[in-house]
Amino acid sequence: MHHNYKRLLINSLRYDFTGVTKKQPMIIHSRLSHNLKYFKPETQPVENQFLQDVLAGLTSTSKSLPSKYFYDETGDKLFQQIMQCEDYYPTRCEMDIFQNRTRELVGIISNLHCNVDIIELGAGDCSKSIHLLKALSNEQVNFKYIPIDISKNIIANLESSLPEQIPGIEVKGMNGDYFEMLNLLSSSSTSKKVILCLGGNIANMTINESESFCKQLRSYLNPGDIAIIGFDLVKNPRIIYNAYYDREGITSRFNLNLLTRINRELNANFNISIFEHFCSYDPLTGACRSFLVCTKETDVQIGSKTIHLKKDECIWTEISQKYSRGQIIKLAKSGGFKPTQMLTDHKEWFVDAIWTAI
Ligand code: AVJ
Repeated sequence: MHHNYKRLLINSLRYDFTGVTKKQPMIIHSRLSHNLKYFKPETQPVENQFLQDVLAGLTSTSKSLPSKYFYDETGDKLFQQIMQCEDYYPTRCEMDIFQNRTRELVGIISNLHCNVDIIELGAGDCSKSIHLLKALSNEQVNFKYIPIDISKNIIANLESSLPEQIPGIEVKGMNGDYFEMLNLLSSSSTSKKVILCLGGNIANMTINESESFCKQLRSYLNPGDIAIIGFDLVKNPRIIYNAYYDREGITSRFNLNLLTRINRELNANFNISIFEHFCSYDPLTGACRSFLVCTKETDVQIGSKTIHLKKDECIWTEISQKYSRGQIIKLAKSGGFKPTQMLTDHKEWFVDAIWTAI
């Protein structure tokens, strides 16, 4: 089986994936999904895509930059620090769910009474899902763990470290875009699927984008397959606001680092010191947005282009969408899922929603 995956991956690298298997075209400014750069070695160089996205964002009437570009080496480190800081709660909440509601999760999966592929989209270090994997293994559920990530490194690490921590576990990592990999899987595996789409995945999508994401996800599943999706819930607006305006100023550095990255990688000359981190949370829509505020009128060179910024002009850099339970149910239904269950942490700040494909 392992060889099969490898071969499929190698074959897939020969294609230019633009529009090949996409069942619905979509744009997601999200960290881990929709990142096709690894599939286009022979088309545009990566810098080019970055440059195009940056220029497109900064030349439109209201300026914006895609949040997926936060995560260079420094950005990764800053995000690690954000996850550890007092004010940023989502990571701890979801960890609470995976540590303390493991029995319910195992129950749902073992009720499928069948071989299962546990497919994790954007697995990272799988520090949350490992609790589930350990429990499944203890309960002797027949499963294979298939982490999908755009980082080759992450996949290689999981494949070597997981069997040491969970003896006997079958791990088949896949390196690439979520939907390309799900497409490969739907033609190569007959097991029931359990999709894990935790934490950050849906967070950086607008409601519309998450709606098409869920529909597209559903198109790779069969009735009875399960999706477990993490959502940050609406709550006291002050708590949400503070999570993106932390007292240690880490989120501010994280946001500003985007300009540092543009300076370095795109030969630009943003004067970082005249920009400020700003964020807003709208309790009416659940949208938490980050911006970079330009405090002085300025011209910025980006390669051969010049961008003019007025004093107090704002560049929108990120959306972190918060959901009500009602919105989550609506999203499930519009995607072709039955919302089966919602597992929350002790504070009821975060939900892992269990959906069954219908
Ligand atoms: C990785 C998308 C889940 O939106 O909460 C944290 C990124 N941005 N602080 C989020 C982030 C600012 C994070 N996600």
